[in-house]
Amino acid sequence: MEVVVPILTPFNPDGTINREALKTHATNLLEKGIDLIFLNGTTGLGPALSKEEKKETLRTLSDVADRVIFQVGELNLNNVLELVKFSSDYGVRAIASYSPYYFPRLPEKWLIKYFQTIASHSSHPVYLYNYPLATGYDISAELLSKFGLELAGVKDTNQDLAHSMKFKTTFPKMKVYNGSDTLAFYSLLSLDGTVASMSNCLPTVFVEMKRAISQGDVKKALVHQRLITSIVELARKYGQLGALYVLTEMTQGYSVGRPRPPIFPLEEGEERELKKEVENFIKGLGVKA
Ligand code: FW2
Repeated sequence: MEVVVPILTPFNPDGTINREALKTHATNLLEKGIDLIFLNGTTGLGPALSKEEKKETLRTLSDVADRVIFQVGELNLNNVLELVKFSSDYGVRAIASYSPYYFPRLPEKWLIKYFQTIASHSSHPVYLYNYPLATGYDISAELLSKFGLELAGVKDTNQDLAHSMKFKTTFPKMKVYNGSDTLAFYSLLSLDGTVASMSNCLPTVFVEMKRAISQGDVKKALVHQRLITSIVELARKYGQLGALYVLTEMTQGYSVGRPRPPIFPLEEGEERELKKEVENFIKGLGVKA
């Protein structure tokens, strides 16, 4: 049972990556009990990072590479393979990739070929990052099975838990994580864990939820899940990806820089409003973030 943080990528005002802030944030999350870091994911603005920036994030976290899943997806397979090769110098836990996206009506065969090519070049375990809502393609357990493609793991960002569970029943050895904050409790309970963006700003809540589950205290764990779901709902009103920077700074007490447009930082008034809403909420519950 693992809590995986899809770590946000801190940027400087000039749009470069704030490496120091990334390191500080990663160190704090691991110290608080987060198990693994998913690097260059959606929350990390992976699709908006260049190949060189993806390398830079891994270089920055090289000290904790064994706790890192390195996301390498790009729309140029040569770049992807360069990142796969680059990762072979680091002892990462696994590499991962979302499927090709944007281009409509890609044949299933090509989607599978993309992952086969990655797997044949990687010395590390390869995880699928399946996010149909974002990519337009569902790389389901059925599809992998149809083409006989076995991967070491999957992060399935899906509101349908049964869809994620199907990977486990089809491929019992596969590491299976669901990537929805609102299903984190259920993912910890029934899969190998959760990849949850809110664990950037609520690491202790996630770690406590995991502890409660392992102690069989379902009631307590569900209180944590409800808190997570409520904060997601608040954050979504302001644009979840941008709001997360404000929430993380607020709850963790250090700067995580800012997002990079087109993921815009919150405006001053929005930031004030969000902080007020969340403060009142957390205070009311008396929990540690
Ligand atoms: C990532 C995640 C979490 C997302 C989810 C999408 O890479 O950021 O899939 O927060 O809203 O795994």
